[in-house]
Amino acid sequence: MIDVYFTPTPNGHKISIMLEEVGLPHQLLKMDMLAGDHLTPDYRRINPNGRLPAIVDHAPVGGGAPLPVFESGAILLYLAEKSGQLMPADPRRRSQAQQWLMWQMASFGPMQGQAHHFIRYAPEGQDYPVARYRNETIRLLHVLNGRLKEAEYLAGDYSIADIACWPWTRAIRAIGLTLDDFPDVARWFAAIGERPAVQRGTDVKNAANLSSARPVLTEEQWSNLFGTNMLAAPTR
Ligand SMILES: N[C@@H](CCC(=O)N[C@@H](CS)C(=O)NCC(=O)O)C(=O)O
Repeated sequence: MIDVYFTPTPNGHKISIMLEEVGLPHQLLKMDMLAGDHLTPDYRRINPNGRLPAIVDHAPVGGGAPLPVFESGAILLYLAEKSGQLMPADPRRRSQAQQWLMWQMASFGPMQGQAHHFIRYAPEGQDYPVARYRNETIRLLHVLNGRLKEAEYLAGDYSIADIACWPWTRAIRAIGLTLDDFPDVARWFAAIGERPAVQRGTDVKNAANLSSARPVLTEEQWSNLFGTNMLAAPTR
């Protein structure tokens, strides 16, 4: 059994989709970030970075004690290895899957994540950072479109690279973007959205994550996400 410390955000959905795709037994443990569930010492023992998602595999590859895994890209790699699925065997394709996975983890997710932050959570009037991170997201969508013009999926066949990028493509509408200028991304996005495992994996979706509405946070909730409560959380 795999415990998934889960929140219905793009990074969380990568893991819920992957587990539905490969059919490994798992349970989603819903974490309330506003309440600070990710700040506790117990959770830090699982994820030293204190972010979501993380997993604990109670029957890990290689045996032994339950294995915690953090960072959504590392979790996808671990689950691909464990299941023997969704990572190409061919060395060239395998490298391509790793390249696009790293691209998502280093660029497409973090840049867009900052756009979400400045549009939805920061005090209003953040024109410069909003333009900066939205423009960077648009640039990255052009990069993605270029790849998908030459390949049906990022590594040729459907793989963990697509699973990593799909939920972040879905999230662009919350920062006021569409796929109208990215026809190859739109084709790929629609095809993946038809997959039953993807639909099951995002059933848990929280509509609020797809809206650009500004959530109204209490002082305590804001502090749990961005302020002194977050800073005071123990490291292990
Ligand atoms: N690189 C990390 C990013 C994780 C991340 O930032 N997760 C967000 C939710 S999608 C989070 O935990 N936010 C809580 C916080 O920032 O305190 C990964 O891919 O796992």
